[in-house]
Amino acid sequence: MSGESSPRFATIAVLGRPNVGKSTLLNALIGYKLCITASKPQTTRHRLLGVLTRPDAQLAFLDTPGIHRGQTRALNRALNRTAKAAGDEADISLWVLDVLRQDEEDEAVGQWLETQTKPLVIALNKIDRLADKSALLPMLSALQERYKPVSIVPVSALKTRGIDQLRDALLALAPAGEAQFDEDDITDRSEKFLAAERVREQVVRLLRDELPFSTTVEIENFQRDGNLLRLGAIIWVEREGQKAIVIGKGGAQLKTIGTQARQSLESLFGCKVHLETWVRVRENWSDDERALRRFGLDQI
Ligand SMILES: Nc1nc2c(ncn2[C@@H]2O[C@H](COP(=O)(O)OP(=O)(O)OP(=O)(O)O)[C@@H](O)[C@H]2O)c(=O)[nH]1
Ligand SMILES: [Mg+2]
Repeated sequence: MSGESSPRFATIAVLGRPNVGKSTLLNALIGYKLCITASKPQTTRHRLLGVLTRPDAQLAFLDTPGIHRGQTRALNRALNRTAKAAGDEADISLWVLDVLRQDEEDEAVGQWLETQTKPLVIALNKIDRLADKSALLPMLSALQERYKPVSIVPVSALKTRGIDQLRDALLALAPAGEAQFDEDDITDRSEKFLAAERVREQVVRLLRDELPFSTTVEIENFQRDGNLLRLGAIIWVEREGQKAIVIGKGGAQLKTIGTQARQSLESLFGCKVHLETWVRVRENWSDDERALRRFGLDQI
């Protein structure tokens, strides 16, 4: 048939150390805020599928937790396992680097990627923050020389610069194949999962400095009531003292979390949301394999 190319499909793992902008980049690539983001490392905890459907191709992006070292709790091991399993599963590796800072954690990710035989594309992110643009060229050639990627694309995920070029580079690598998802599907995760993530996003943004890695969120109640969505969220912490931090003086902190999460949920679901929040303690959950299973954090 003249003029019509056969459909293409690829799974692309978005990989890199924590905080380089993987989740922001996935959102920019699919043009939709699916993944939560924060200025603190180790925000993403799950493999999260985000689908981009084009008339002639479908790209399935996998957001992943930042690959990191030096922490040994069960949660940290699970996060690294999740990221690497997504990398193993994908057809293409998209490695995200921060143009301003490359360190030994990036180096470790690079070494792991060198053991992979699939096509590698590098996104050199946060170029909006690079004052001296002349530094870019030597960086690109050093990365090209060292890792031999199919292409390197300088981007700003935050300002959506270079995103079309990156998408085109990935589309060009996609093998022939039928779409695996309906054209309206953006993810395979439930609304309940996405709701829990929006609440956790606010907890991370507001409290990460005080509560590193010790909170997780579970949605207990998810009910549609006409044009209103009623949600109940449990914020799990590891100790009584942390519970007091999340609640804050006179409940002020929890109120801020609730208000901001509700606004975020209203834009996600496009309707009014009534959100109730509770804080509960589960001792040492982040180093407890059973608790990780309960919170869905052991999945790879
Ligand atoms: N200036 C600038 N900031 C960015 C850019 N991309 C991401 N960021 C910021 O970098 C921080 C981390 O972004 P995330 O997308 O959460 O990073 P991540 O790699 O997913 O982090 P983890 O999930 O913790 O591994 C956030 O504050 C983002 O707003 C960019 O292109 N420019
Ligand atoms: Mg992330």
